[in-house]
Amino acid sequence: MSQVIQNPILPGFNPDPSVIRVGDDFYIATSTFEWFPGVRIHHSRDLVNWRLVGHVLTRRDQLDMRGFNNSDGVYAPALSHADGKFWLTFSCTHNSRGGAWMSTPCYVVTAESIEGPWSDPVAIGGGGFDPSLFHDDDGRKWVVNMTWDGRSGHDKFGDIVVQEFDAAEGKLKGKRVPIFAGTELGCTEGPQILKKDGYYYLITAEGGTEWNHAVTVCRSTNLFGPYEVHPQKTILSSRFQEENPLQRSGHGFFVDTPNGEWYLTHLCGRPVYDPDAYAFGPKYATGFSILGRETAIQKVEWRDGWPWLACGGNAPQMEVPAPDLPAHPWPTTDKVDNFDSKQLSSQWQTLREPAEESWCSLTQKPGHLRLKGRHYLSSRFDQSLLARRIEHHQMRAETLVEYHPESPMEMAGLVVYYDNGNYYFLKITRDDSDNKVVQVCASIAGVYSEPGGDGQKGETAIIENDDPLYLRVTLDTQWYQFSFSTDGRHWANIGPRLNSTPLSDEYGNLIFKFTGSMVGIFACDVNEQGRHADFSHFSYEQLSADSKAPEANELQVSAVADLEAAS
Ligand code: 6LW
Repeated sequence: MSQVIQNPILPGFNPDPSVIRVGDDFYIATSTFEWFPGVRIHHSRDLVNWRLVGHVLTRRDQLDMRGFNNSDGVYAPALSHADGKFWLTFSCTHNSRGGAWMSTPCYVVTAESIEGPWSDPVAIGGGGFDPSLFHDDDGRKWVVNMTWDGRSGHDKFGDIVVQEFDAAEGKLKGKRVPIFAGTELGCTEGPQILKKDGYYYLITAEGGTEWNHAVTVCRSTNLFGPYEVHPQKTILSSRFQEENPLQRSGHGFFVDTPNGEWYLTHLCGRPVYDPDAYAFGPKYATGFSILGRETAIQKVEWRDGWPWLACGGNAPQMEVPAPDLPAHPWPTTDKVDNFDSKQLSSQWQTLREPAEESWCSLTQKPGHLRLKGRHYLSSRFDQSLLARRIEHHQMRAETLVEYHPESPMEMAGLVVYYDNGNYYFLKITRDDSDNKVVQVCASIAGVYSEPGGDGQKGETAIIENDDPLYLRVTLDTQWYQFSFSTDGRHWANIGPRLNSTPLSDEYGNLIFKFTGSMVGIFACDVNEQGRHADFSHFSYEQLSADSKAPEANELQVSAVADLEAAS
């Protein structure tokens, strides 16, 4: 029975997909911005089932993002395979905000195997944040990139350009040649070239990475053009399709299967709608991508030398016929991470720098992950925060933590995090009466608050003993709810339910919001004394609609005493 592909194939924050096939193996690279390690790689053998194989930029000497702003860092990567090895190009965007010009140094790294080790980066110029590498069949290689032009009176998104890359020398050579100015949709970016049947097909993302996003295809028999635009202009977009569950579709590339079928991967968003948000402006009517931009795939067929969606039109589909390939499911990943292995699971990411023994240890207390308390959650430097993607609109994450704070300046616990201005966390700390307490705190658009309680101080719950404590957060589409337990069986909600939509790409007035909501664990010691917290496990599971979390505050804090007594 032929399989069906369920979109998105890579749920959660997995944008700017770049897809290739090597033999029977398909690989997708996605961007990671300020999160470390840089560039995720997913693998499939049937385009239906995908597994995370790891990351490309895993060393500080490949990528140092300390101090980088939110959504700066690694923009759209492009994966290719030639001369028996894998090539990956990426930009490391330093300052996307406020300035006329961005500083976007671009690099190429290579590896014999997709699992690496990947080489040290070789510089391939800048001036644009979406470099790709085209390996022409005459052996010459070309860096293809968009350009960002900061001059007044100029459209920020300039031409698509190509420049020859001498791989042996590791140097660019010759002039940078503009080949395509884009269509009237504008914001022309994410260029990649596919050579097929004597044509150079230039695939670009247009319309900007919000609701007008689209995939544009043009072709030429000469690498330098002139390029003729596809008769349908955009072969994929969700524009003007408010009902389509897959929104913001764009930034795509093609891949064929061993038996000659063709597919198009692309990014998309599945917004959450907040009925009250419209009051804050029509901008919010289109909803909030709390999971960020995800990766989807569509079936394609070629007619008259052009690619078309096999389903006709340009609307992305949630369900897509799978290729005629043997099914290749992967073992399911464990819901629970018991931190009992020598290496961190590749699901985990850290902010701006690699997880290092000095602050993130799996050995100092075997069977635990020890996080040394460092900077507070809004810092762009030394954050002791480990997080994974939220991949479902209904999920539950839990952890068990042993933590012995001695002051209100020490805190550790569970966090849902979008960026250093937008997060909710449940912390264990001390109050001014030296009680050990748990409390929910929030930062929205950089503004700190303590939800619940009497409006002066947030709601807290006193923890009588010093035993490890269970912390939990559930997400039911628009609402997060934190809870805690002393025995892992009896749970008490703490704090009010919290709106998930401020932790999204759309919330606030910033356009450069490219990541997605993550859930994880953290330890902060504002006194810089390095108080550590020991986490013995972390679990993440998708919740189906009927097993959603109990309504907010059903089990009030006052029940805690009974629980304490019962344990
Ligand atoms: C990326 C560009 C894009 O560099 O968004 O949607 C930018 N397309 O190609 C950031 O992800």
